[in-house]
Amino acid sequence: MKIKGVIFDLDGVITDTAEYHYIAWKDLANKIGIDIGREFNETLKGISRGESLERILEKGNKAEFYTNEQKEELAKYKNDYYLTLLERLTPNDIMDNIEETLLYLKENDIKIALASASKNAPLILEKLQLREYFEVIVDPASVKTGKPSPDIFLEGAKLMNLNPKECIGVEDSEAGVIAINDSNMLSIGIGSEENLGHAKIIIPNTSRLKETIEKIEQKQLT
Ligand code: B16
Ligand code: MG
Repeated sequence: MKIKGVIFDLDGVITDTAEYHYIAWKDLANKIGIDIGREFNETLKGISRGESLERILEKGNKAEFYTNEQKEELAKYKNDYYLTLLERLTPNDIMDNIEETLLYLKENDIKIALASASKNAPLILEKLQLREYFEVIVDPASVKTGKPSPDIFLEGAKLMNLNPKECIGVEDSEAGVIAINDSNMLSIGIGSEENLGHAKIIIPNTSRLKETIEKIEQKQLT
């Protein structure tokens, strides 16, 4: 396959902020008497802040106990805690093989975009000192529907002036892999077969991402 663009998810792919989201949501859930575990957390990955809160409240059968204003306060409480966790983020927190992959893509004139549901994405890229690699950062507020809708990936391809069929999407969430598949891009899932079984290619972590992309180019993998 001739690859012209790669569209990355952020949390859980470029850096392990997926873990920080979990810590902050768990703290908020405890505060309001709802217990969430790692399995439930999988269903929040790639899902916007507001929708994640709704899912947590529904899990605790508490959705109707809060007004919209109170829900905004809860979401702000979670995000404020999450932002304190982000303070410690440095380039040392870039996942294995990610910078090598970005360099490889740049050297081979393959365009790079970010399709993250996170409103904190630009701040995180700055902290990791990776901003310069990205030709496009899709603003999640600019698309109508979040993951698993393909909108954010389609917008990424559009902003790079590429056909989705010329692009690869890289994701760690079930919702994100569905979004990539529905956008007609080739999906690379980072994680377990159990959670990401529908990804076209699955690798357990990012340590062999560059090699995986090279193999796709050499048609050893499709
Ligand atoms: P924020 P991704 C997503 O980022 C996370 O997976 C998800 O857990 C989070 O709720 C969402 O961003 C919104 O993030 O609260 O920072 O705006 O995986 O799409 O990069
Ligand atoms: Mg993610």
